[in-house]
Amino acid sequence: MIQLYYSPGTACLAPHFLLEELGLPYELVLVDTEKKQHQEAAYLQLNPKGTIPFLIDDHLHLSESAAICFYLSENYGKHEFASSTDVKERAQLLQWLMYLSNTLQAELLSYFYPERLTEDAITAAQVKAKATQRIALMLDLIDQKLSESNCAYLLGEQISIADLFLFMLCRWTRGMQKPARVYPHLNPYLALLLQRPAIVKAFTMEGLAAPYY
Ligand SMILES: N[C@@H](CCC(=O)N[C@@H](CS)C(=O)NCC(=O)O)C(=O)O
Repeated sequence: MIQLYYSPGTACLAPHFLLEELGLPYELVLVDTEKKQHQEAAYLQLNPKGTIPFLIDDHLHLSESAAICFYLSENYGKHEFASSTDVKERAQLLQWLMYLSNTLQAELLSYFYPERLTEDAITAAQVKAKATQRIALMLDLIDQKLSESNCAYLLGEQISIADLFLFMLCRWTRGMQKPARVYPHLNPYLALLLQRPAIVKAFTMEGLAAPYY
């Protein structure tokens, strides 16, 4: 059976939403980051990066939230989350997944962990302030995209794994000066996604309560 190693509210959320959307049997395995279990030898043996999430499916061992979502939709996708047979559509999906994971998610990590980038407390505060500005610009861009396309989802009228990923990242902004929920087009977009039972179920399973974003 598929196993998803998780810690509540972390980058495991997008794959968790997707496992629920696909209705697959899977086991959630808690890696308690408060107890630093992600740095213990047993976990590092599985995932030497020490990051969460981590997925095991048969002989496949996979880290990186976006890659896990991509694999699950390629291998098990059906109905809405089936991977497209059109190479141009797949490229558009990858464009969004890569932008979200290597740009917005990376900036969010700088915001939450500025001390990873400097030893100095004053510089760490500057890193955080700069990350706040850059995240706002990225959310502006995404909000603008939703406005221009006038579509429900990032790739049009069809939901995709990029939307699940973006929902997770928008949740992470909820305590920031300008959270995703205050943007005019992101707000109804997030509300629409929250209507999905799979998303609410994954939150509940991770012990997370409203407000979700
Ligand atoms: N790009 C990775 C980032 C994973 C990541 O940094 N996860 C955080 C939790 S959100 C983590 O494992 N933090 C523990 C650490 O880096 O020590 C992914 O999307 O899977």
